[in-house]
Amino acid sequence: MRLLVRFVLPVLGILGILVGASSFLVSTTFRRWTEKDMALRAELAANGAREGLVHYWRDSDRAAMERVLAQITRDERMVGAAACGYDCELIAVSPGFPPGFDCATVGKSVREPGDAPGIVWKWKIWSETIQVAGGRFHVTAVPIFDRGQAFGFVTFVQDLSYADRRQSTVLKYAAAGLAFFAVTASLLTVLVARFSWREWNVEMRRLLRGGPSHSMRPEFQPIMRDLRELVSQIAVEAHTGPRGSAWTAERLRQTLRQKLHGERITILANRQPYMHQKNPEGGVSVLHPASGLVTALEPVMRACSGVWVAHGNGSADRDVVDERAHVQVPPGEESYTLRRVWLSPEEERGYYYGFSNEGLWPLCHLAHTRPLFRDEDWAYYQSVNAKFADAVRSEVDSDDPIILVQDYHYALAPRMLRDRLPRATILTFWHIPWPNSERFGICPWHDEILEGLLGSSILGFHTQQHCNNFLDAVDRFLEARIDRERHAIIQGGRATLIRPYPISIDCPSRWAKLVAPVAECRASVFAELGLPPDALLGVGVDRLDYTKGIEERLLAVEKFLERFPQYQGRFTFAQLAAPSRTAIERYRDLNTNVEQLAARINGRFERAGYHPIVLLRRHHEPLDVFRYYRAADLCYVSSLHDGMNLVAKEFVSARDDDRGVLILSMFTGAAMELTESLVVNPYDLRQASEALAAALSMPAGEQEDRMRSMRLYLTEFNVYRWAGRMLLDAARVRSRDAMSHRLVNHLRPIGRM
Ligand code: ADQ
Repeated sequence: MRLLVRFVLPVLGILGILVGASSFLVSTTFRRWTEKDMALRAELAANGAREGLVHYWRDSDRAAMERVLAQITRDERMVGAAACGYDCELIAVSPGFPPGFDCATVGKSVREPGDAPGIVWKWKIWSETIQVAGGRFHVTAVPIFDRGQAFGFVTFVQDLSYADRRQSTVLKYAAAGLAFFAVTASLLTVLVARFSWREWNVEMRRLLRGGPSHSMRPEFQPIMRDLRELVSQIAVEAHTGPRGSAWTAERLRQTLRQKLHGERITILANRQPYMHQKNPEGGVSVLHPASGLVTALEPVMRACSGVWVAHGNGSADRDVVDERAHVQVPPGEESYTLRRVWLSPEEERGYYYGFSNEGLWPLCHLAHTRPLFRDEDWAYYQSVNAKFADAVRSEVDSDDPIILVQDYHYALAPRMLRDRLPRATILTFWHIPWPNSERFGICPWHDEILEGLLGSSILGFHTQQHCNNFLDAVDRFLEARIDRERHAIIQGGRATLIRPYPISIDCPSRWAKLVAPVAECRASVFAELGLPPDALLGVGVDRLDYTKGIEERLLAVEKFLERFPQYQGRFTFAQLAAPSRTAIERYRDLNTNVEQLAARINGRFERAGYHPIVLLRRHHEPLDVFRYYRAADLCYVSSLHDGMNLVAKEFVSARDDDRGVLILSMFTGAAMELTESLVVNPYDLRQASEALAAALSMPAGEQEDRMRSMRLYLTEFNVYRWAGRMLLDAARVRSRDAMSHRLVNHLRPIGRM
């Protein structure tokens, strides 16, 4: 640690000064270059079009001149161009050129009275950067001559905001690069100082090969400890620093207030956060549906308030709403409105079970279930999307609301909402993977789905890979311009930003705070399952879905008991499985398969009072799920393909005792973040069984190290950060739109002078 302080801090200090100085230099040089570059681009554009312009100018063909101007301003950064005549009269303008502009003001700068006989005007190229509230624009006027005769001039307006963005990206990368260089250089120095080069080399190779870190050589452990300490220090500083970087519900509320002027948020999601069910004995109970989407979005909605529009599918849902189908939730807190939309059984079958869950769900997951696409399901999918878009339209309270569209049930809704509310800021989040374009092409309505989603202002996925797949699909199937630099798709003059936003949970979770202490949870779960105190417990928590790899998980347990017989009679695996989409045959088959598999494995290993697999096939309320997380020695998430997987994150957030081991499928989005879990290929039963053995024999110290570092990560990268980042991007989109309006208003008075 002393070495770290001696080396790292001085290097960071010097780098801080370097970064400051180079930022200043980079900014001024970059600005000069950009302005020069813009003037040059305008001049080149004018020269390139000169011949055509002069030809039409002579013929007074205004329409043809406008076509030429439209052609040379096709570049997205070019706001527009106007041709002004010899006497500063406006002759032609391109589409998009700020209305209300006349040429007189600019004319004063482009020409001045001649100072020689026979020369009436002296012409010159003129350019200037103008600052309008919230943005910068570059105006250039280029005189047009032909064979010595002056015709007038062309004025170009270019958007400088891209240059500002590029400049801040360059600065960010330069700073990050220098900082990275400093940290890496310091750590390398520390390592070299501590070990001989040869020893270090051998140890690093072993670790890179993925050798189990509990067998790490003792002399290497201080380095790892230092590294962890450094990470935790940085995180603590971020929490307690003057500006504080931790995202909390409060900070999210503040962001909404400051950056989005306290706008209400409207969420469109198929699943509702609270479901009212009739009890068999009379009365109504409130359920929290088992859904990753609800787990993530509910805390966001509590923080922001607004309206959640969803399908009302509970047996008592209609009994508790008012005449507008509204009910205030959460029960007892009433901080936001739930608007229920009613569907007929046919609509539900076609839109939800049919197109969404027999078509799009298997299409997007690589889990070997064939997607089914039926015309009648597609017809319902379209009409139900329109029905929900109308419901959202009736809930918003301005003509530029912020709408969060959720998931694959509503691929068409963003476009429908754009038609109904052209100025809305529409953030769409796709919670499941996006397949590669060959696979996506299987869907007979691929163009319509893409067009629908491109109604969004921002379209989010969990990972960069899913974003890339989406961009490839647009490239392959649509006529649209892809701006790979900005990660945007431009269609009909409108941009949709494509961004990765890895979703998370509220960490520390409110359920983890409400549930009993670990020892109590363990005692109650063990009593419930009839386990002796020295038993070892593994847990799996899922909706009963074929993408979750539940069969592979049970087979891994079988292989483990086979290969490590010392655990027979001692290790029990409890699978909490919420029945899901049972109207679909594939899900009913899965239910039967899992039941038969568990029975076969139990038959093979059971002995007096011992069943290695306990199948709990019912919905569990969140507190119950957290009780199991806290009682277990390990949690195994074995998804065959999963956008993110929040069970993995919940398990980590539940373990405030820093114990327990997470085994995580490499095919989940979460595996890219929770790197201190034991990452496995769920199809490789041998590897998975070894991970089970490694988890159960992992020393307490190593469990603590891994768990602490994952918990730290989740506290930083929680669901408030996920929502906050999206809303900050939305704020930028809104201010850019507002800026265009202001620019128009700024240029109009100039035109009247
Ligand atoms: P899901 O496929 O629903 O989410 P996941 O992210 O694992 O999957 O979340 C499941 C949620 O349901 C968790 O909150 C869990 O506690 C709860 N749950 C599971 N089994 C339960 C049971 N038996 N009883 C009660 N509750 C149970 C989709 C995508 C994911 C993505 C999320 C969020 O498929 O990849 O992580 O959306 O974007």
